[in-house]
Amino acid sequence: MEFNERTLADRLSEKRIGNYIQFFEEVESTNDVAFRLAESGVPEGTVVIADCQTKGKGRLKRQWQSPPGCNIYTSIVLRPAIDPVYAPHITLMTGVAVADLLSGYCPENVTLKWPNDVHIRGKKVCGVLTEMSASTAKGVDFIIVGIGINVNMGRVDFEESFRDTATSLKEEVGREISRLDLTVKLFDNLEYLYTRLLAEGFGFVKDMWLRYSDMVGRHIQVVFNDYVQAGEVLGIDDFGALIIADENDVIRRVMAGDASIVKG
Ligand code: BT5
Repeated sequence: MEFNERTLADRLSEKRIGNYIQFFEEVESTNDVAFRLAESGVPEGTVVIADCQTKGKGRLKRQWQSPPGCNIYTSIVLRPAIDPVYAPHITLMTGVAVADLLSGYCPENVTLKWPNDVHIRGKKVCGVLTEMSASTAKGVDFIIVGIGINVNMGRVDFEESFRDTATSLKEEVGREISRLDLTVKLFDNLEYLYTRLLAEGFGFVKDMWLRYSDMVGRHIQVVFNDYVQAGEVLGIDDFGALIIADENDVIRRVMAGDASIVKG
């Protein structure tokens, strides 16, 4: 089945997420397109999907490799009535939605790495980039949830610098996976978790996130710019921050950075 605006629209009508789709063969970054659409007032649940990105973005101005014909690159406009300090809930919820999705194909082998990576057998298969527009007066105006999933990309096609640390669903499952089916299921999962998050609060997302994460009890290092924090992971708090105990048993909250497991 082809992967285009028509085939997607056929499967996504009457959904809260995916009710309005903009599909592009090629775009610089789906997050940038979604951000502009959100500024122009499009409703919550609007999604931007592209077959290929020429300037796919990671965090901290890093690049997301986004070749055509194989992967999912999508950005969703959400307008939750939440205080901006709770925006990390949306990032963690998205990780859970993707982990649940990929577990359907690779049971027992999917893990979450704080804050935004989904791994299969220890290799990165998905990254999440959330961007927000908010003000102290009005709170959150919108959050753009950008998701990149390596679906049918071949191992040799990854850039050399991360070829050994990245993977695709096809590499792990051993067969091609329909991007159309996967995208529809992704939006279903997101819609379910988002609706529950707004109704019930963060507790169940936190529990699910911790079940998928292999970080609790491990010694990690988190690097943000040139600042390094290290310690044993105790969990995440109600704001979505990572809680670590350093070597002197001082408890610290980590709000941002790149985490890696150093031992244990
Ligand atoms: C992320 O950043 O993991 C967030 C990636 C979000 C991408 C989506 S695609 C749709 C939407 N539109 C956008 O423009 N972005 C979002 P970060 O944690 O900073 O990881 C980036 C790092 O992962 C890079 O520096 C590489 O080392 C590695 N990397 C780049 N492309 C990759 C890929 N396709 N698969 C696995 N790893 C990759």
